[in-house]
Amino acid sequence: MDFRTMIQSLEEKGMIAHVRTEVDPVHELAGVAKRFEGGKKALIFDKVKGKEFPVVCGLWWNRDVLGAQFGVSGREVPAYIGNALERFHSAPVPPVIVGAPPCQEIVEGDIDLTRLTIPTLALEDGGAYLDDSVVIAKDPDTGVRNTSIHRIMVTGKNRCTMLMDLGRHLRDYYERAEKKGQPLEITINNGVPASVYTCAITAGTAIDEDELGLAAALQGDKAIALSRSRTVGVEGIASAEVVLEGRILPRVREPEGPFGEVTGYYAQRDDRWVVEITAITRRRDTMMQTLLPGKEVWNSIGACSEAGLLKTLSKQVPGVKNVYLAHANCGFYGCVVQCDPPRAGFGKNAILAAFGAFPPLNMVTVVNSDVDIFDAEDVMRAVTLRFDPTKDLVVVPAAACHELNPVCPGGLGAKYGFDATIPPGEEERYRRVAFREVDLAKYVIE
Ligand SMILES: Cc1cc2nc3c(=O)[nH]c(=O)nc-3n(C[C@H](O)[C@H](O)[C@H](O)COP(=O)(O)O)c2cc1C
Ligand SMILES: [Mn+2]
Repeated sequence: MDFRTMIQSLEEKGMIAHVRTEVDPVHELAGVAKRFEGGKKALIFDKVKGKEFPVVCGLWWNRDVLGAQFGVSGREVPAYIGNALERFHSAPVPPVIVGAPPCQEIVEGDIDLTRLTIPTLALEDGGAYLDDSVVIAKDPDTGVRNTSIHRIMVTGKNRCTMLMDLGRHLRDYYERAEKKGQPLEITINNGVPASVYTCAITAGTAIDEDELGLAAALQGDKAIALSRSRTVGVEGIASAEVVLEGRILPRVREPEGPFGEVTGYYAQRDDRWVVEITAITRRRDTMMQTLLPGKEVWNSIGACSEAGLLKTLSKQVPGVKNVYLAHANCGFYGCVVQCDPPRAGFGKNAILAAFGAFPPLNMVTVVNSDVDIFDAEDVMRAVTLRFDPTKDLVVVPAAACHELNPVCPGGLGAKYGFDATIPPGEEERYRRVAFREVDLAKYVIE
């Protein structure tokens, strides 16, 4: 299902609200969006001052809205993605290149990024950001395609700066191209099917795998249609609302940032990689997509990684029931594991296994199955009442973590776990207080 058909189906389910009043793309749009963050409706900004196209925000900030994009409930999303990942690994369906792609209905004569509906979000952001567009590139040695998402700041009519974290496949491609003195060609795809967005961020795909095969699995094993580009040798998503063609320049760095990040803090301005845009193509009646860093990213990382994490933990540790990459921990940096350890010590094993399975984690909390892992208050209460730091704490100093977490400068930080499970044999002390179930319909209460 292409982006606009998916938006249409969300409209029919009552999961879209239209902001009819004109908003300024600088700060005002995000200010309005922030007030709706996490709710059961995504927003379409119909009129954006000085811009031609509407823009959608909030497609990922609520797991039920997210699930609806795949026809499942919010709680079913991780398993849905996990199943697709398995099919992708056993029988991948590669993408196909099609003629007359919708994303090239209009080829802009004048390359001017400032005409596109790209908002400036947080008050101290360094500029307008594309923060949820899917970047496609090809391995300079093997030609294997990669898809990933990167924050991209507009710095001129045909120029941007972007961030490529350590370890990203795109950065590996780029560094090999740069060594040869060559640019790395890319397409930047905005307004793509949920399957393509998801394949770009799902952990657990190797550098020699074309993630677009995962997108096919996510849309019922139907091949993703690609467009041949006009100015670069790498394809775009044929149904995308907008495709920017461009190249990441070798040996050039220019300032990028600050950017109000997923942590709720600003990433600092620094010299980073530069993209020169060589073509802008789009569909007729374009509708762009933007994202508010926060819940949308916590759900992106969470929903796309929980299934894999649960699978690994279940194989390695007995008693594991479920995992949640909690919003309270920004999705990446902490997870709650639900586990009823059959013997003393397995709570700690669950902590160690989680660190191995998902490298950005700083913090793991393990609780029994009577705790609601999606409720931060219930989890914190279990830590308060069941966790003794003199024996239930695991700390690994100075391990490799995620650079964006401000407590891990240079990507180096502590990993620590709270084993808040009830020691086997001590259940009686932790029996939950219960009250009689009553039928409120039988009572007059005014
Ligand atoms: C909304 C969003 C924004 C992201 N921004 C960046 C970014 O600016 N830089 C980066 O390196 N990774 C960013 N990521 C993470 C990567 O896209 C993600 O880890 C991806 O799986 C990497 O692909 P790879 O495995 O092919 O390297 C972002 C993810 C999301 C969901
Ligand atoms: Mn990859």
